Amino acid sequence: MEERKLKFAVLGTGFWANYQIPAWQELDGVELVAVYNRTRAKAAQIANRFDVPRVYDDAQALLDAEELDFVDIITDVDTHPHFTELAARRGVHVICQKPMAASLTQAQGMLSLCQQQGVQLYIHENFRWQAPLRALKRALAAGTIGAPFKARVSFCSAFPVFENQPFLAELDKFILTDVGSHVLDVCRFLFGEARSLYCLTKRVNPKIQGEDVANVLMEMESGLHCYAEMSYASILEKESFPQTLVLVEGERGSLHLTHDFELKITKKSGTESEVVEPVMYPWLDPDYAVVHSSIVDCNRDILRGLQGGTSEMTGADNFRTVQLVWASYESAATGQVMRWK
Ligand code: 89Y
Repeated sequence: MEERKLKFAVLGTGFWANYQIPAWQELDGVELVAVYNRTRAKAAQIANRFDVPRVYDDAQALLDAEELDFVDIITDVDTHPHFTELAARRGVHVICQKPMAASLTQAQGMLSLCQQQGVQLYIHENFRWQAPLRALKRALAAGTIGAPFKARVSFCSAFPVFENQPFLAELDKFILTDVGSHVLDVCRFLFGEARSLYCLTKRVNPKIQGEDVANVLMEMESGLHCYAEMSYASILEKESFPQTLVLVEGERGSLHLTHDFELKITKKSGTESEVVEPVMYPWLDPDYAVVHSSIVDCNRDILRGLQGGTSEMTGADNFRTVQLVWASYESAATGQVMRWK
């Protein structure tokens, strides 16, 4: 018997909705019935482009009128708690874009509220779903390089990110919330939880409010040393946006995920290499290909959760990443090493 399609609405029709919506349309099992934006014309434009039947400029009115299984919140970060609350109080499951909230306390509040209301909360955190990172994880898990002891996870770029997402330039807390949410989550995905963390931050670009460089050194519970570096001030020989580059060293060799999705495996006997391309969907922006492509896999995983299976993307799991982001700010502000356990 065919499974019932889950009905959902998208709240927020900015930059990311242009990719989030077609990514949902790649999957069976869901039906987008309405979109909301505070500017009705913007919602109507997206609805028109993606054949969405109904448009709202009042999120409460949407929730009152529509029979929904879940909402996908793609609004600015400071509104995530508000829209989460509206949906949760209606008994509608919530998917919310990363970063979960603008503070640790608000993120905790979203978790608690969804729990109290008996609705599921998922965080859309797609970097860990990138095809090359999945291939690297498989190689690690297969024991190809033996036990890993050291890693560098790197997102350093000079891509003009503020052109597509101008609000990023206004954030007091920029790179750790915007990119650190991804990079620190990738560190957890690959190497497990952190035991301690030390962070330094800097602003290089004088035209933005927040920090555009952050360097985080963690000792993971496994004992592995993990250096997570991120920057939007890096004018390098080869631009890597939006790829996360990773070097992992193990007892018997190393794994190097480098530019153009090339994964190199080096052992004493030599180096082997494969290219792990993302699926090139027709709707994706080639500048963001590996990210946009991973949205489909991330959504598929969340849908599995909503259908009663397991998902990696629960709010409770992502909260551990949120804790790393805010511990990084605290470490940078105090000069202290943050420790857990
Ligand atoms: O907003 C960010 C994201 O989620 O991926 C890259 C980005 O678009 C700019 O840093």
